[in-house]
Amino acid sequence: MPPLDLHVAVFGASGAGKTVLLAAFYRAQTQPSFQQEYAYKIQAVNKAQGNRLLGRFYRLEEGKFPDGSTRFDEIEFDFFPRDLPDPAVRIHWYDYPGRWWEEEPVDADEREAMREGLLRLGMSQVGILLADGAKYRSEGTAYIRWLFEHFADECDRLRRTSAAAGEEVSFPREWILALSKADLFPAEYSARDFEREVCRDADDQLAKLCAVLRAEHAFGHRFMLLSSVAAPPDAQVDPRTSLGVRTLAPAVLVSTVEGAVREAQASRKEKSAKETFFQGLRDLMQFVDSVDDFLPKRYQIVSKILRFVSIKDFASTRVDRLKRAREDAIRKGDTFKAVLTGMVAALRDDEGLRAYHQNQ
Ligand SMILES: Nc1nc2c(ncn2[C@@H]2O[C@H](COP(=O)(O)OP(=O)(O)OP(=O)(O)O)[C@@H](O)[C@H]2O)c(=O)[nH]1
Ligand SMILES: [Mg+2]
Repeated sequence: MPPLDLHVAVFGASGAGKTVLLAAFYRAQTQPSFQQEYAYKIQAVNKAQGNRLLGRFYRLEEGKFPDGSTRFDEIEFDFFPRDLPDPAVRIHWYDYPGRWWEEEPVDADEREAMREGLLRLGMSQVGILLADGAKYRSEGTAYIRWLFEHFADECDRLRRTSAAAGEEVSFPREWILALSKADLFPAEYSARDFEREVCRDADDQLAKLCAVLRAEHAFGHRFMLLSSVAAPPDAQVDPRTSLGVRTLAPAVLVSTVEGAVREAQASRKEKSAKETFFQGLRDLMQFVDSVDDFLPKRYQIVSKILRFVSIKDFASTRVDRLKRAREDAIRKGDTFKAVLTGMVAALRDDEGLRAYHQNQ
């Protein structure tokens, strides 16, 4: 069976940390120590791209950050269970110049690359809006308000210009709001603290952005802290310390399933208003054979996920239980169950709990 395809779009202005994140994401999950702990590993589908990412990381080790990006790139990563030959999950990731959100293209070629690139981002299942941690640290609430307003305006503009050209843009249905450069915050600062501040200080702007994205149920509920490297002001860069880069793929996977559950719940008119996510999930699992018929196309990987992860594993908060299920799956050669349960476990470990928070 081919791997499950997950498309992730990182939305972030120039300098927010997209390119460094990509290098750190790859490097962290190719480490033998990662494989030991998480029981899965990643490989770049295109080896030359993998080497380019590693090169970028090695330059980070020498304290050299990359230049601003100048073009659109798609990078694909496969996730393999330890000791098994086939990948279970393929993540498609896009990197592009963040100034596309801020400036007019320099020429017609760039205009076309930008149009195509932004459309691709919109087709992804999960969107990550990257708030620049350095800016939030220095400007506080005003920056978050500006970010939401600016992003809402840009999405609106993209929708209008595309409509004028006869094209309909879509936006990801599921969203994660992530704070980059989290190493600039105190060690005890967590995604839960970030969530609290955003909901307390920028609720109006958040509501407006949700309306523009048509994502009232899917934006503003998942929060992450990300740090690709530790780069304290006036001290050396430490590329071996990161936060949340190992939580990202699991968060994307789980968000995709949640989106499908909500979609399925919404399609059933008799659903009670109080129905929980897990009731919805149980329901979806019962109808797993017909799920593809009523879920929108981009959720059709969900039926495959649900065949391999039990509802117990999905709901479990016990890391030891999840790890046992994962090891059992590796012994039996069950590629999908091994990686999927491993990812759910990664959301529940200490790093996952600090870096990821869902408020509803
Ligand atoms: N403290 C800290 N600084 C970071 C981190 N990641 C990136 N930076 C800083 O942010 C700068 C921009 O990072 P990039 O990844 O190049 O930003 P980008 O979003 O790709 O920018 P564009 O390519 O212009 O869109 C870097 O040169 C670093 O100075 C991080 O994890 N921690
Ligand atoms: Mg870049």
